[in-house]
Amino acid sequence: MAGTFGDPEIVEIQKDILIIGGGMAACGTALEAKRWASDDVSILLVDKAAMDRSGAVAMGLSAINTYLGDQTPEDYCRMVSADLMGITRDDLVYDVGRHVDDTVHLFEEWGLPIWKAKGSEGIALKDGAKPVRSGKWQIMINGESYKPIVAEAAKKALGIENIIERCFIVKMLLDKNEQNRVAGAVGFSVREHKLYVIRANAILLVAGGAVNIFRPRSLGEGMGRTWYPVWNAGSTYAMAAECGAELTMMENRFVPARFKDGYGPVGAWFLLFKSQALNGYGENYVIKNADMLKEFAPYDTAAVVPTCLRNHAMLKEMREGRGPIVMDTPAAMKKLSETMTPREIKHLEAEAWEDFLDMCIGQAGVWAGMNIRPEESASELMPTEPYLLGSHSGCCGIWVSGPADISPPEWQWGYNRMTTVKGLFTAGDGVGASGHKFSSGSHTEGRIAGKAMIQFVRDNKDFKPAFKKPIQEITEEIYKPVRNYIEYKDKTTSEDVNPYYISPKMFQMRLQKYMDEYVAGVSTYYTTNAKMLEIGLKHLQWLKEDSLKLKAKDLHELLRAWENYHRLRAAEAHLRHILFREETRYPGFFYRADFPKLDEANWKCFVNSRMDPETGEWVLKKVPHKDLVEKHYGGQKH
Ligand code: SFD
Ligand code: AMP
Repeated sequence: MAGTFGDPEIVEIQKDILIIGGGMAACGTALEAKRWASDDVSILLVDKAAMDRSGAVAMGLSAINTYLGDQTPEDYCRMVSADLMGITRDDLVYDVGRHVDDTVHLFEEWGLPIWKAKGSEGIALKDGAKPVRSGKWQIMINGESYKPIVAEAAKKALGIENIIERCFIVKMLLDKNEQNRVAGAVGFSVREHKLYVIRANAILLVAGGAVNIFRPRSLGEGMGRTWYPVWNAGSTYAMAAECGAELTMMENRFVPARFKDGYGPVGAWFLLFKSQALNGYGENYVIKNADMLKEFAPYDTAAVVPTCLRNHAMLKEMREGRGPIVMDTPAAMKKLSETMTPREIKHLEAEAWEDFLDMCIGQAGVWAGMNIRPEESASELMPTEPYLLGSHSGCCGIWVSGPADISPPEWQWGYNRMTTVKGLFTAGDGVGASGHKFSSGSHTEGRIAGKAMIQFVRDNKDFKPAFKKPIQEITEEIYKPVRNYIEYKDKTTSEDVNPYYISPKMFQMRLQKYMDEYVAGVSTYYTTNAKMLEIGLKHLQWLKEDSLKLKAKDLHELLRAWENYHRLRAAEAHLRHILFREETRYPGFFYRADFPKLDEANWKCFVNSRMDPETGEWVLKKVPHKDLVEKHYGGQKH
């Protein structure tokens, strides 16, 4: 293979707007930017995969988790804040809340089947139909084709000639003449032997969250199975950090409770089927441990127990030997069936399967393979390995400028969803301190960013992007793993073991082991302390040195090499933030054993960080938090 690898063809492109990613947020941006642009604005979208099935919605979904309906954006701010233990940006959350229903109406118009309540059949949501609500915020869909439907609209808006699929972006490039100004990005095709150098006036970085930075629970033949998508490799956080963008709340993570081994989501079971999760002795552990949760929750009377605290109660049972944790699907189905006809019961059973067939086929496979009928046998639940994300029940990400009409001055510096690097925008998993956007909110936020980007390029139309380094140097950096392989491949008799290089797979295993053991992974029941984190940091720094020795024997390995480099950088940000925040803000997601309590007096604040792109030095700081929407929990104001 190496002999044919040689030098890549270098393709230089210049556009007004570059969209990196082809997921929910990117599709929203493509659509909205084209609505505000005329032919004078050129837009290019690059996705490492194929848009029809790329990103978190690749397999489809069975619910849209953010649809406000009769509720207000203020209510939405309260829910998001309570679930994320009080530290979120109301301006950003409100902005998504006030626009998200319009996005869902578009999805329906494009052909996404949305379940309707009795009496609303055949009526569109935008014309007042009532959806079937699984929960207060969630609505049910037949979502197997969710992503192709959303991608089709984006492709139609942009034009297929303005999209490059299977192009992995490796890094942002800063401008030579203007400080702290993005000027372009560089990446490579994972199918053709081409390297893309793209100059742009404004860039949207929406490459999803970070998966597989921790040792996963899946092993051997199950390896690669995770809940969030394996192809979200931390690119958003890594590339933003490396060009000097300020990050926020990178200490936050999401550890979802999932159906064991298949990683099937639990939302529909809890909310639609009204199922209970029990410990091995049949006890509802959230009710049983309610007193313990109060200790951690200033919001102990919030309408719903925050996600991390539900985990906290579950982990207590597991640690103390009262497992396995199970989802009592038979009891739930029996209860629902009591008032049903046999035909309706069959339909209910079909829905139970469809929940997974629409969204997480692997879980349906586990059921089939283990002779599980949900109406007959309960299924085990498990807290998974940690994920970094900003759109689901987590809130790590990039610090962005908020909407001009509602953000206080310190949260607003020009264009909506622009990062602290001029010209660099983000949305979806990229935006920090505003979780619970989910698929619909991410698309909405992409639309918000798209509109702002058009304004930005119009206001900056004289900008001439110029790179600091010559293109040859930039491309050599990206091809380093290939050069390593070609130079050293004959120094070993076993391709994966070589004193001169490290394979991406081994590199990933090392990263995952360090993160698992020192940074509160599953093997320590998500527990760490400053001493362990400091050892972890040392290992990550050595691993960063070793990243220069990564090898790639083909394009596929080159992709893996850079994905794992991105994972490393995202992991480092996570570690540094956990080390900085000296409290346990998210019990159930992770524990600082040396600071085991929630500390409202000292830590009810954002933690922001910035890596200097020239020196690589990190600076972390506290940033004051404020509520823009009054928070009432059980009559108390916070
Ligand atoms: O059941 C590069 N999500 C759910 N949302 C809902 O509304 N309802 C649900 O039911 C949800 N559930 C759920 C969800 C996700 C998953 C995986 C499962 C179940 C199993 C969450 C949403 O899907 C999520 O919030 C959004 O998709 C986030 O949108 P965005 O745009 O921030 O990320 P993306 O869609 O993953 O897209 C990322 C894109 O970037 C590309 N990419 N391209 C170029 N260069 C690089 N270096 C790149 N790195 C990545 C990707 O290919 C992709 O196109 S449930 O659990 O609650
Ligand atoms: P999940 O399937 O866990 O990703 O959750 C899907 C949606 O349901 C999200 O909006 C969650 O916040 C919500 N959810 C999941 N479990 C519960 C629960 N036990 N109580 C309330 N809301 C939940």
